[in-house]
Amino acid sequence: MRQKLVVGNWKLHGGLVENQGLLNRLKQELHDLDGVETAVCLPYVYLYQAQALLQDSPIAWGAQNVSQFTEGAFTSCISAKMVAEFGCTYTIIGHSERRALKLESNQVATKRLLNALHAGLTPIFCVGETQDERDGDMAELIVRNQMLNVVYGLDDEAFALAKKFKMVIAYEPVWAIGTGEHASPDQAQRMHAFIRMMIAERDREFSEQIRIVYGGSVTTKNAHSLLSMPDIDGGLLGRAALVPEDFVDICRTAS
Ligand code: G2H
Repeated sequence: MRQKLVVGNWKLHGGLVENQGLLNRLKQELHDLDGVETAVCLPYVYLYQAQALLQDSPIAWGAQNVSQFTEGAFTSCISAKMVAEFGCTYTIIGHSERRALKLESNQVATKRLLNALHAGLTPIFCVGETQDERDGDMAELIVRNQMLNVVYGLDDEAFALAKKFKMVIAYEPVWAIGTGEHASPDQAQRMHAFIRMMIAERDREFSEQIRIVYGGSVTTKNAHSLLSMPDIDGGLLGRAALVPEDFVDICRTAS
C-alpha cells in the first residue's frame, strides 16, 4: 500500500561535472523502474542543475534543509519558498549532522518543517538516538521527544498540509550514520513501528499512509533485509547515494 521511497542525501559532495555524470547515469538506469519513488537531495547550489537534468525523469530532487525564517536580514539562509522555485519535491529537515553541530533544536527543526509545508515541499523529518542514548535504554524516549512537535505541535492546518504533501519521517540512528554500522532489521523495525504508533495517536489513517524510511549506513548488502521489514518504507542513503551502481541497486531492491 505504501510505495517505497529511496532518497540520496549527497551531503557536502558534488561538482558541476561529477553531478552531470551521476545524474545522467541515474536517469538512464532508473527511467523504467516501477514500484519505487526515487529522489536526490543535493547542495542548494546544484538544485538548478538537478532541475535541468531531471525534469523529464521520474527521479525527484530536493534540498537538505530550509531556513526557519521566511524572509529578511538572515545572511546565508535559504528559504523554503526559494527551494520550491527550483522544482524541488523534498527537503530534509532536522538531519542529525545539523543537530550535532548545535544548529538545530527540536523547536528550530519544527519551524523549518512548517516553512517547508507552507511552501508545498515534502519534508523528510529526521529523528534518531545516539549510541549513549541507546546504551542508556533511552532510544525510544529520545525519538519520542523529537517526534512530539510533529505529532502534537502542529495545528490542524499544518497537520493537514503534512498529510497533503505526504510528509516523510526518516529514522536515522546517529550511531549508524556514516559509520558502516547499521541498525539490525529488527532494531529498525521496532523503532519504525514505535514512530508509526505515535503518529496514530494523532491520526490513525495517516499513520498507515506515512512513509518512514531508514537511514544510517544502508548498503547494497543490507538493503534487502532492512527494506523488507513491514514498517520500513525505504531508505535515506548517504555514501551509497554517491556510487551510481549502489544507488541503482538499492532502488531496484526497493522496487
Ligand atoms: C545518514 C545517511 C544519509 P550514510 O546520514 O542521511 O548517511 O548512509 O552515509 O550513513
